[in-house]
Amino acid sequence: MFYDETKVYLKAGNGGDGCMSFLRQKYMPNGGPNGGNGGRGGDVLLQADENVADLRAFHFKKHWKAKNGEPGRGSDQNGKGGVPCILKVPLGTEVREADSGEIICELLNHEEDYLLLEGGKGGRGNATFKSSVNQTPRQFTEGKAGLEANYVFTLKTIADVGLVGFPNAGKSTLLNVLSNASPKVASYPFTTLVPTVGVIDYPEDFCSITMADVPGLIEGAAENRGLGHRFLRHVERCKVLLFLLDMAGTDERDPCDDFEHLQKELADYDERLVDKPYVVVGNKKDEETAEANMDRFRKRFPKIEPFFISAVLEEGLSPLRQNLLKHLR
Ligand SMILES: Nc1nc2c(ncn2[C@@H]2O[C@H](COP(=O)(O)OP(=O)(O)OP(=O)(O)O)[C@@H](O)[C@H]2O)c(=O)[nH]1
Ligand SMILES: [Mg+2]
Repeated sequence: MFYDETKVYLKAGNGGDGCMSFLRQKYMPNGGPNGGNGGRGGDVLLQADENVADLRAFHFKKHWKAKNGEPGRGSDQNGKGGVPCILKVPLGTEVREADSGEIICELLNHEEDYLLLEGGKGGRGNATFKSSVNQTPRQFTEGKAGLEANYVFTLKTIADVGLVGFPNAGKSTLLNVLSNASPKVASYPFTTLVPTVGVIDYPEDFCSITMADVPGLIEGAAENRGLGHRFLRHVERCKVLLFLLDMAGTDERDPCDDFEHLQKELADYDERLVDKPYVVVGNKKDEETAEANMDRFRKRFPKIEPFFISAVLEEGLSPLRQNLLKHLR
């Protein structure tokens, strides 16, 4: 299982109460006030960590609290501050307030952190109320409560290029041959259930880009058919989309219709996805039917210049590789 969305309840620590106390010593009947201040409650902090793969930690434990500050004590001893609660989240985590849906923060880089909830202030001890007119104050204040709220954490994969296609189009095969990643390939639909990110190296240009493979989309995904559109969030942040079409038309599919349906599913999920730069790639060139389908595709979408490849035979990959890099520069 891959956990990419979960609701959590978080609470910062309460401040410790201030103390009321007076110095009592032999031969010193009227010692001054010496009640210390309460310690501050611990904060709740988020920290992005590249070693955390998904949000499973928050799926299995949904309540997280920072420690309370300690109360002040006599002899002018201030209470200790509460230990903060530091939540390690995967890169690409988006945090929304559960009730309003408002986006609070996004953590995209390793070790980036965010102070989500502040701990309550500690109360004042009576020593701090001493003044020229009041030498024996009996006042002190209580610590403030730490803030608490419900949040929704959502993981959105970070990659330069996002693969979009119907099941079995060959998305995972393509990622396998282009990158260092090795997602599972099989001849049945919905082989890929978890997003995988691979790195494509360009040694000649001294650079690399990343590509995300996500589960296949089907018609009506926006209405939650198939695996639904839930995982489209994993291409939301990609700079370029790669539409991968099965040009062989396996299982009586029509790649031209496929392309239109993919665009429609994207638009139904989020209009902004349609405005992203994209490339169209026809796969399975090695199959007999591919050529005729590609001719039809070119006629039907004259403005698009599709790439024509065979992922398994690793044919036609070089121009595609170069084009992706060009898009990203
Ligand atoms: N003939 C031919 N078959 C291919 C090619 N690329 C992939 N396939 C086959 O198509 C099937 C599906 O490939 P996958 O890479 O698993 O497809 P996918 O798009 O990742 O599928 P899902 O993860 O289920 O969405 C496998 O049997 C592959 O061997 C190709 O270029 N030519
Ligand atoms: Mg796959």
